[in-house]
Amino acid sequence: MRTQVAIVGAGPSGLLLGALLHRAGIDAVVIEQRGADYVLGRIRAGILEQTTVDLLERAGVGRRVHAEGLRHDGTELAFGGALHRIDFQALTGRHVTVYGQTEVTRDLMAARAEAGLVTVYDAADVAIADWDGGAPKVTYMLDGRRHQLDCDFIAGCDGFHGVCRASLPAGAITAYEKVYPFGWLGVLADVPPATEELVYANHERGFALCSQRSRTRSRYYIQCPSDDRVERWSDDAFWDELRRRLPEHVADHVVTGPALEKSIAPLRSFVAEPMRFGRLFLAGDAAHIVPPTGAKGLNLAASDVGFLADALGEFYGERSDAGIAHYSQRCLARIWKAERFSWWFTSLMHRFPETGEFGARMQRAELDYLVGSQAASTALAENYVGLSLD
Ligand code: FAS
Ligand code: PHB
Repeated sequence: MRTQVAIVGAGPSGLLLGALLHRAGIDAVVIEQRGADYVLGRIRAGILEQTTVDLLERAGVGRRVHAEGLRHDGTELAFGGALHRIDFQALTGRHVTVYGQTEVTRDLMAARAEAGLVTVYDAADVAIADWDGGAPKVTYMLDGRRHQLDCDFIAGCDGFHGVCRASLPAGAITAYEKVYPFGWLGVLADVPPATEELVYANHERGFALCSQRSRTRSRYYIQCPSDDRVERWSDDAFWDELRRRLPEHVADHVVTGPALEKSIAPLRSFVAEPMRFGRLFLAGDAAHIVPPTGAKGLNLAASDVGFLADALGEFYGERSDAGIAHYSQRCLARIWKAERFSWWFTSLMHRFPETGEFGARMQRAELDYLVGSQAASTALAENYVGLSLD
């Protein structure tokens, strides 16, 4: 089989890239190691920046996010037993959209199937070769036979544990990493959200987040030890701990119910530089990871593949290598700013016992300053709604 662009990974990065390339008349095949149900079953991000919604529109899948996405003009910070609102709309003139990554993936999968585009699921033992030579290729096992996909370019959209970055020779990348001493225990439940907008809580027992997927489906998180295990948490234990970490008048509005999904996500900051190697490009979690506090993971993946689609469009449309040559630098300029914001917001909102009482007072002083200063609140707001693509 032959295509112009071989995309490894059918998560949001791979599927959005495939949709953008299709709209530009560029042929691409997506190769995914798992089944479609597995990809849809992973409960992850929930907040879309406007730049991401714009890319979904450009990809031809904007209808449902406009119909079902929830516009949020602000968010609440909870500390000292009270709520403090950060008004995105007043401070920046912009907002975010609450629309789960699962729904983004569902929309992209449906559009791909409707267009009759090739997605190979359950591809085993995927390997990439000759990305820096003249004949890039991806091979994989399917139905007991090895298949080969010849292509012009390979897009490594295969996530943090994927094969593409792992295939690079030693020394090809410079990795920057910080692992946090805690994780997030998340619960998805078909219960109405406790609050209109998201609540990020800094509490002496640990961080908590009240998020949502719709007016009838909520997503909650609590900070937990990095070696914690989900089996140790009954639904009731989760709900009790969540409510302990929220201001009383918020906790009183938490509607509990059976967990549809319960999982622990480790938190890390990670960047691999560069993101282009000859005819191989890394995009999304294959190239970078952020702690989910700033809701940047999915949004960074989207901007990466938007830049890559631009670059490949220039190559095929104008026979220009300029976009390709600039891809890595263009992505990294935005990635590092989002890494900084995600690290800063995580450092501000979580408990770090090792920093002791002084560290806790520094956090409280910064929170008091933040909510009392228009300049500081604007800085948070403009990073949260998403920095420009330039
Ligand atoms: P993904 O990891 O989503 O997709 C990669 C795809 O490649 C997968 O389908 C995988 O099966 C496939 N693949 C891997 N190896 C392969 C191989 N060798 N061959 C073929 N296919 C292969 N972001 C937020 O903004 N908010 C959150 O709350 C949030 N929570 C998260 C929780 C967890 C547990 C994780 C891991 C991430 C979370 N994220 C969150 C970040 C997340 O949303 C990512 O940013 C987003 O999934 C990135 O999408 P992709 O780059 O497509 O990577
Ligand atoms: C989510 O709804 O999954 C979510 C929302 C905001 C975040 C992180 C996760 O900062």
